[in-house]
Amino acid sequence: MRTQVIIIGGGPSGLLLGQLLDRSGIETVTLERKSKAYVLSRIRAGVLETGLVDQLHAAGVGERLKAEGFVHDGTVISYGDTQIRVDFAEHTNANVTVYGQTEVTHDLYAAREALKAQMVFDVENVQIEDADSDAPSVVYTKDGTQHRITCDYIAGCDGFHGVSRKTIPDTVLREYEKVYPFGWLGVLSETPPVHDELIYASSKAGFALCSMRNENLSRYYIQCAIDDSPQNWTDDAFWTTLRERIPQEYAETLVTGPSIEKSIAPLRSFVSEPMRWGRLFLCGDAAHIVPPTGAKGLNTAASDVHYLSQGLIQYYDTGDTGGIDNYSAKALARVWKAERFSWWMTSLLHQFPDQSEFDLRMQQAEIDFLQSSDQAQAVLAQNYVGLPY
Ligand code: FAS
Ligand code: PHB
Repeated sequence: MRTQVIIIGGGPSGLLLGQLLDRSGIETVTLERKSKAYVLSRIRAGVLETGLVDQLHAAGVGERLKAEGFVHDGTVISYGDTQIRVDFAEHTNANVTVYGQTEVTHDLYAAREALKAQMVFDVENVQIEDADSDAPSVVYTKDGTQHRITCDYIAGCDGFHGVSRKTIPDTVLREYEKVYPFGWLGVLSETPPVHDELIYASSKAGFALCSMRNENLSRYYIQCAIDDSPQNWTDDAFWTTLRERIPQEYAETLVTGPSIEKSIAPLRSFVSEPMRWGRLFLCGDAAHIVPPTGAKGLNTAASDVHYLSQGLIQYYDTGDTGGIDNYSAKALARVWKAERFSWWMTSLLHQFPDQSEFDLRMQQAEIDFLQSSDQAQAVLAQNYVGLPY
C-alpha cells in the first residue's frame, strides 16, 4: 500500500493534522494503537486558545464548539489571601474557550469518519523504516497480519510514549527535561462550577485548580505527592483538601458530588529537538510535554499542526519545501515559549517539598508584582490566551 502522508497516532494532533490535510486533497493514513473508544475515554485538557479554535473551524469541526464552548475573558489567580483577576480583554484582543479535549477528539473523529478518512485502530508493533531516505515506510501488525505502507512523509503524532521520537538516532536527538516533585489529582464531577472562570489557587497546603466542562460538569485538580494514587483518595478527602486550598468565598459555595473520574497526571517539562529527521516530523506530545498549569499541552500541539499542515500543503500544491524545511525551527520557537510560561506558572503556584523560606518570599514577591503591575498581568494574559502562531 502507498499513501502521501502516514500519521502515527489518533489523538488530537493526528486527528487535526489528518483532517486539515485530507481537506486539502492530500492522502493520509492514520495508525492508532488503541481503539477509538479508548482514545475518547481520556479526560485531559479543558482550555482552547484562539489559535486552536480557529484551526478547528478551518477543519470544519467548529460547530458544536461554537454552540457549547464557554468563552472566557479572564482567569483568577489566588495566592494565600491575595486574589488577582487577570483580564484577557483588557490586555489582549483574544480570549480562551473552555471545551474539553474529549469533545474536541469526539468532533474530530466524527469529521474524519464523514470524510471516510483512512484510519486503522488497534495496531501493534509500529515501526518506522528509512525515515532518512526518499522512500520511507511504516510497518505494523493488525489482527496478527503484518502490513507495510510506503509514503512521502511520516507525521509522528503518537504522544510522549510513542515510537516516533524513539526512531530518531541518539546522535541526532537532543532532549531537555524537568520532572516536578508532585502530580495533579484530577476529579470530574456532575456539579455546577464553583465560579464562572477558572481559579488557579496556591495556599500553604498546596495548589488547586477549579475548572469546568459545562454548567453541570466541573473539573477540579489538587497538587498531590509524586507517588500518590487515586485509590488513596476518597471523594470526601478530595473535597476537604480542595476547600482548604481555594479562597474562602469559593470554599463556602463549592457544590460537591460523587467523582465520575479520578486520575493522577505527572508533571514534567520536556522538549526533544529537532522535530524533524529526514521524512519524519514530530508533532504534539511526541516532541514536547508541559505541566498543565498553563493549559498549553493541547494548544502547543495545535500550533505544531498548523505549521506542519501549512508546510505539507505548500509542498503538495507547489513543490516548494520551504515550509517543511522550516517546520522544526518554527515549531520549536513557539514550543519553548509555551514551556517557559508553563514552568513559570508551575513554579509560582505550587509548594515544593524542598523549598526554602527565601523561595516562598520569591513566590510572594512575584504575586505582589503581578497584583501591582498592569504590564505583568498583560504578559500573563498574552501567554495564557496564546502567543501568535
Ligand atoms: P496524545 O498523547 O493525546 O495522543 C497520541 C496518540 O498516539 C494516542 O491516542 C496513543 O494511543 C497513540 N499512540 C501512541 N503510541 C503509538 C504507536 N506506537 N502507534 C500508534 N499509535 C500510538 N493538557 C492541557 O492543556 N491541560 C490538561 O489538563 C492536560 N491534562 C493531561 C493529562 C494527562 C494524563 C496527559 C497524558 C496529558 C494531559 N494534557 C493536558 C496534555 C494533553 O492534552 C496533550 O497535550 C494532548 O493530548 C496532545 O495530543 P497528542 O499530541 O495528540 O498526543
Ligand atoms: C482543565 O480544565 O482540565 C484544565 C484547565 C486549565 C489548565 C489545566 C487543566 O491549566
